[in-house]
Amino acid sequence: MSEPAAIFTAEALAGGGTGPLYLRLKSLIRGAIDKGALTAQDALPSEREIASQLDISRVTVRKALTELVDEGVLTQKRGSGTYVTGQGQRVEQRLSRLTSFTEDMLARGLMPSVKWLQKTVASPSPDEAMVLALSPNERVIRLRRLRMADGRPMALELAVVPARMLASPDAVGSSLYEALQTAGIRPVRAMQRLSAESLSAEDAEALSVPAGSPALYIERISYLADGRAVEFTKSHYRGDAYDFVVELTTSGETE
Ligand code: 16G
Repeated sequence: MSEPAAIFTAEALAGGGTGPLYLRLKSLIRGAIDKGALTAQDALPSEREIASQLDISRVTVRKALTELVDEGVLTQKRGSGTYVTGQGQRVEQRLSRLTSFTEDMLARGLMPSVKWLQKTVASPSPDEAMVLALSPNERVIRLRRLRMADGRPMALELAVVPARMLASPDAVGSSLYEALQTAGIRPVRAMQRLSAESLSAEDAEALSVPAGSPALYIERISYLADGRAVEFTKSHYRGDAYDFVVELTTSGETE
């Protein structure tokens, strides 16, 4: 590793293009990690040092670091600074962050991809109608996908969204949350239930594991700020590929 402080130069920041400063700083840090100039567990200089070296405000530095922490690229340890997150073979998802599969994978330097299995408008099942609080005769958009990271199957996912919330199923490209964000209805809160399951022969085959292999079955119901449910998603994550991590604090708050 090179000295982390040497990475934060005005020239390097200028190389990040012409966009907002905090985005340029984010790409500078990501670039340093991609090139191996910063590796797992490396400590970053303090917010104040980065700001003074780059001659930018601490607010800008904080915004860039906070977003990278949210994306899982950096980890902040209270009182001791900011570190590059360690990368293991297994993908970790912080349960306290409402992130999308696409964001989770990109944050870990993995390339997300998707194989569409279903993308339709349909009548809801009774439990979908109840969870999404649909009026009688309301329709849903049903999105069933095999989700991959660097070409490796990770999860089978069925996301159900009230049809009135998106112009059409085709509004969803590779990321549902991006489509919801574009429509101004990205969820801000979610309830998630996890349980262990064995994969059916069909699901196991799609995920390239033997029938009966363990999976994490996850249901997520996501809500808008006004309390409306926007998504009811059922996912089967490969048990050997994914870890869900929860931070516990004595105060009862997750950060
Ligand atoms: C995650 C969510 C899922 C959400 C999806 C959006 C879990 C267990 N589930 O897979 O509820 O619909 O991300 O991802 O984390 P996207 O924006 O990449 O389509």
